[in-house]
Amino acid sequence: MRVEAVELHRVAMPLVRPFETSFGRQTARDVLLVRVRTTVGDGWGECVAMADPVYSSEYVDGCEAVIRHYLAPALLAAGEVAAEGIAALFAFVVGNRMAKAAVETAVLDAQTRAAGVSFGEYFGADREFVDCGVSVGIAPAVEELLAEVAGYVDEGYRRIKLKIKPGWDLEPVRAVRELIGDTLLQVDANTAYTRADIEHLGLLDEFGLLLIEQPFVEEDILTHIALAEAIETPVCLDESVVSAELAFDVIGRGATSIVNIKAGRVGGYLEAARIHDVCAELGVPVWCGGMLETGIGRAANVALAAMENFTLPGDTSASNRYFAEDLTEPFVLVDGRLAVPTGPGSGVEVRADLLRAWASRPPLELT
Ligand code: SMG
Ligand code: MG
Repeated sequence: MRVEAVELHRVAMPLVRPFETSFGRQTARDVLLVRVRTTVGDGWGECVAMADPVYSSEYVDGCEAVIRHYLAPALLAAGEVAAEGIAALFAFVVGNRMAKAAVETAVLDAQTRAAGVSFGEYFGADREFVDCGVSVGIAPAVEELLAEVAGYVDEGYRRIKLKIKPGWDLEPVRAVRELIGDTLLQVDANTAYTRADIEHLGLLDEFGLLLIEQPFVEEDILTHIALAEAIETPVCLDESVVSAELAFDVIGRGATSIVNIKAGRVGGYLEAARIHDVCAELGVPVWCGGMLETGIGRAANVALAAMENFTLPGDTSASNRYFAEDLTEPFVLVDGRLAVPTGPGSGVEVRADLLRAWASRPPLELT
């Protein structure tokens, strides 16, 4: 197929409740969507970058600029393309994985829609449903945290993840553990700790956590190794793992024994599937992370999470965890699980009415 046009849409979506992590508080999503118009039909991809460069160096305006000035021109000039060739086509741009992922996903969506193949089938995933967890932000007080967690447990979520930071760790984790009994529980620090905190983080061992996610800065692999050696709780890397090569490296060095896979962070779903395969080969379980995706990105995440080695519940929560109304048909939690879309491509349809109503600026068309 050939790509004839690339459309960049920007949509503002308020969150149903603020989401606070160790690096900040978010009340809305500034969503960048990529639509490719090709000779075989259209495809959509969602860019997971945040409005500011606080989770990683990428951010929405930057991604838009990279797509506009580098990726889209390369795609439009490439002639015949296929999703499997996009990473090589974009290799001349260093990093910028979230921008690349959004475009590659749009191409993959167009390609698989035309072929009548669902993302799940394309990934070789045969689960019909995926187990879901929910990521719970830092709350103003433990009491409020407990109320929020209790609500999610009532809704049926199979695993709770608490965001932690220095000063918000042992006390909330203890209280939530008491509240939820033996429901699966894990924590995510988003790089908020340092080597001096190793002993303190060891105090989390008594709570029987599934894992501790990314306690230290992404480049600091040695400190993650030191922590993994010092505590019982498994260490899981998120931000650090940006490619299958990196996954192979950090697993081999003992820095991580479980991996969070986010397609946006690693440059796309094809690389995400490669990381899945590397981890499976090494006997390391994986789970699907989330970046507060709309139904567009969520559909692809759920299909990815249906692959065999995604053995832990992901941050693949229902649409209503973040949005009162989704940009696609909503993902609804049933018995703690989401159904993997079965239609061609991502299997969901973008609601043109909402896209127009929520647009923060007119779409940009590149040809
Ligand atoms: O999609 O439910 C989701 C978000 C899950 O906690 C989540 N993501 O580090 O894993 C992570 C964070 C990154 C985004 S925080 C604004
Ligand atoms: Mg994380």
